[in-house]
Amino acid sequence: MLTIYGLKISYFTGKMEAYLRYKEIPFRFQAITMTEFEKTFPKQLGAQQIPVLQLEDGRLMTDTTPMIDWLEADDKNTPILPSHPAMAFFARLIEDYADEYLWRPAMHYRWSYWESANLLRRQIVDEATDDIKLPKWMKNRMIYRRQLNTFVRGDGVTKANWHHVENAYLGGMKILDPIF
Ligand SMILES: N[C@@H](CCC(=O)N[C@@H](CS)C(=O)NCC(=O)O)C(=O)O
Repeated sequence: MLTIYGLKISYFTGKMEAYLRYKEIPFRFQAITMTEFEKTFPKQLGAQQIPVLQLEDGRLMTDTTPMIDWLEADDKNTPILPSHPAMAFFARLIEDYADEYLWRPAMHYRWSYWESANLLRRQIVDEATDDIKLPKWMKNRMIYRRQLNTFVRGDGVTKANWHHVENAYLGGMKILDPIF
């Protein structure tokens, strides 16, 4: 059986779980703390990111798009991509748009608004830092700062372009809605 190491709150872990459920491929979900991640996975795995997929023979994989392609190559019965090459191209384009472009508004909506940030930082602290012996309030603060500084400010979102980021998302949905 496959094992997915990730976090319940992680978008990309959710993407991988959704794929495996759709394909009815049995898997085991394993939450992993930041400390365990460092200890468990070799540096050669590449980017320090979740989810990490472990095959039954112990081999490790990372990065959802190529992992899904790899699993798809094994099962031709219920492909997730349309058979028409042009349709398949657009399916991939939408996936790339969601994975790469929507990341910025997604992180912004999660971490720029206090109600959301306050809820989600606690979830990360509970799941990913359980084995770090610091007071919870301190871990909450550290995680909030990490996420905001890395994924919102670090990705160029400022007060000046805040509305642009939201409008790009909302505008994109308006255009895509009739297509979907
Ligand atoms: N392209 C990667 C992206 C994975 C990714 O960015 N995962 C996030 C969590 S949803 C992560 O691990 N970020 C690193 C961090 O928070 O340090 C994929 O499709 O798997």
